[in-house]
Amino acid sequence: MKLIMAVVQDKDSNRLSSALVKAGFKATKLASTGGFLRSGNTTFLIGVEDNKVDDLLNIIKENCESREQLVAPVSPMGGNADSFIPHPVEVEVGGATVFVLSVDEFKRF
Ligand code: 2BA
Repeated sequence: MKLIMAVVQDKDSNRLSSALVKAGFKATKLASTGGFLRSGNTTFLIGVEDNKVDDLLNIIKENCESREQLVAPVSPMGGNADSFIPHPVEVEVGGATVFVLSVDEFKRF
């Protein structure tokens, strides 16, 4: 058995949830925050038999879109805080960041 952890954008999370339920996968959704953008995203925990991993990864791939996002950090132009100006930078946020972990044991009580 594997545990799939998938970090996806909030915009895709409802669509992905529906697709998972429709395909018979059981999942838990956690509200999470990206360390870089510090904006909300959604982390799915999905326990799955080894022979279903590829099907699951395809569903994640089909339902999560990669998007450009503008980040507006401030950059120093001089020596003090008054001279900081906004300098927006575009980053591509992936459709999904997926970790596949081996599960030693799975129990339901
Ligand atoms: P964030 O950390 O908010 O990152 C959003 C996007 O910003 C990233 O998209 C990447 O394009 C860019 N980015 C992240 N760190 C950067 C840095 N140090 N310098 C420049 N650009 C940077 P993704 O790579 O598609 O990641 C989307 C979200 O997936 C991340 O949101 C984070 O929540 C999660 N994630 C990505 N890689 C991870 C990892 N190795 N471990 C845990 N979570 C991860």
